[in-house]
Amino acid sequence: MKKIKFIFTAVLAVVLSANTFSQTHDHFKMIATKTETIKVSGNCEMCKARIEKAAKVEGVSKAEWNVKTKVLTLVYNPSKVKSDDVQKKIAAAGHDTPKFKAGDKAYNALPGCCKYRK
Ligand SMILES: [Cu+2]
Repeated sequence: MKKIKFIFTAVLAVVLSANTFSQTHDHFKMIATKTETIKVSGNCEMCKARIEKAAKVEGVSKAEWNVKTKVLTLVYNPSKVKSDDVQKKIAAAGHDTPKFKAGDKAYNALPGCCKYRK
């Protein structure tokens, strides 16, 4: 029982310190950058590479697309780039976002495994 309590305390300490860290970190990010999650259509790891490459424009510090959830986490500097502009780049690479649809030409250029439209 003593051991369990010790482990619990240790875990709690780690969680609390991690939380404090992320709060200070978020506070810092609030000043310079904005974090946004955007649904982006795609299928596989190849899509992931393509989407992230397209999203990494000037002013974007992080672009990470989740293959399972199809959600792109975008961290960017709003004074340097607009979310819409990043989404346009992604659409131009062949992947739909809620606001911008990929043109037929860009979509048709995708490899077979990446064709997400049914
Ligand atoms: Cu793909």
